[in-house]
Amino acid sequence: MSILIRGGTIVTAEQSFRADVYCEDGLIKAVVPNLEAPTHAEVIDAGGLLVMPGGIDPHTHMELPFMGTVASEDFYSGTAAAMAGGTTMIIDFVIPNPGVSLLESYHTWRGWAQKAASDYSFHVAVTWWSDQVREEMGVLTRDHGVNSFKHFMAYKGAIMVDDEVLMNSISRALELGAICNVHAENGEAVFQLQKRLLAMGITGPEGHPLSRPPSVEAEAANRVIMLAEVLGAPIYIVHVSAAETAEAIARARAKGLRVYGEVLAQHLVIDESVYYQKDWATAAAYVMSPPFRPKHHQEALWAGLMSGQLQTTATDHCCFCAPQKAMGRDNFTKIPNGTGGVEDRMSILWHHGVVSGRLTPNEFVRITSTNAAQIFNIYPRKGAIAVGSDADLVVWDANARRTISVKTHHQNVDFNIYEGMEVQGLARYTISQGKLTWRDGDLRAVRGAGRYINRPCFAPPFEALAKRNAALKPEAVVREPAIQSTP
Ligand code: URQ
Ligand code: ZN
Ligand code: ZN
Repeated sequence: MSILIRGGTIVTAEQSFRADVYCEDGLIKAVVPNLEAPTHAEVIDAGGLLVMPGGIDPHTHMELPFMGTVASEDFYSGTAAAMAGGTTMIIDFVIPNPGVSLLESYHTWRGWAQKAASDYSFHVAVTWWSDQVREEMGVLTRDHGVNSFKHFMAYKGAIMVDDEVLMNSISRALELGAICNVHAENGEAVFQLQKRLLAMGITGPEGHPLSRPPSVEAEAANRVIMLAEVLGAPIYIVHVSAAETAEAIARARAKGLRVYGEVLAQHLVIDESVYYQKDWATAAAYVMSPPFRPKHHQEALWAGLMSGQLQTTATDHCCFCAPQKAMGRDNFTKIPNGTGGVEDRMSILWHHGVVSGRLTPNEFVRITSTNAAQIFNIYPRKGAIAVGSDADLVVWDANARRTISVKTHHQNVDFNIYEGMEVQGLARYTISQGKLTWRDGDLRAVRGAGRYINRPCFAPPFEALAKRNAALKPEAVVREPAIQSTP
């Protein structure tokens, strides 16, 4: 199977230039102008179009069991919808219940993901701590291509972890050469505010943002940045939604700390007014954490992306249909948290980022693909247009317009958070592993064609660090007997 993409303008994170791209056996074989097409090659006319690395969404939750139900989007429909929007790889999450083996959970999620239509990988969540967890983190990095471990500082009574677990896990990840990512909200504060709001008779979706104000996120972000700092470890904060959090990350980075921030496309363009709509089901459809914020936070997030203080964009694609959301009809804390968007991220960012003048096309590639590939150590296999890279590409029509709607989207959910939004910029063709999976509205995703992508650790395990951490145990310190002063 070979494809020649002819006549396009290549746009990478670094530069834009005219060249043709020849792909064969799933890899990019040539990137030069005026290539002759081998007889057997399928030719795509990219004249007037942009050729970019396929999008990488580093934060999705396909078919996640959560809050008493299971997300409606599965690994096949979710990766197919992603490719319809120009995203060719997702990094999803293995989320063991507390007390459950990380390794067993990893194999369970691997089974679910067999149906994926595009390439995928997994962050593994640490939701409890024991010698077994410590040991299994090592097995996952050594034998299963995991180089990132997730932590939820929210969701008390479910998957929330305390500072002790955070420090043990961040320290262990550092020994292994892995990175930790964190859902930063103070889960105790959320829990207490939820109780107070319910006691006041506030049971509707408007209670959700009231129970999770920006300071609840910013406190947790500052705390986990401090924990990582004292351990000398990098940290990646997912779904940064508030100005205060973006400022905390910028402050940390300015003092040389290796802190990364991720922004969800929806937090850039949707604000908290969605929770105050009259129709309960519509308001409930927007219940996700962290919640949508007052509008001024959006400019702070855009500033973070434009300045490079925030590095990646994602969707946290975690879909629940109306009957599932209705589980919280009388109590907003029971509304399954999550929204979709994996199909629309690239168009949202092109329209509101590039067309608006905030981002250059190269910066668009950086925040939708290349940065995620580099942070999670799969560059230049992914996130690049270079000979030898995987042939994951999107041929982008920068001028075409479409109106986003549940009536036309490919996501398996009965609501679209961007309903009715008109956007400029869309995927004309998507190529995954060198195969055409999206052709001008014709979705050709193949169930099970996706591959699990191993992500090597960033450095050899820091044995010395492991020894030092072991030495931090009090019983390991042997002191000379105090010198007895002569009577
Ligand atoms: O918190 C997350 O990232 C998962 C559980 C999806 N739900 C959400 O509201 N963000
Ligand atoms: Zn989260
Ligand atoms: Zn998430």
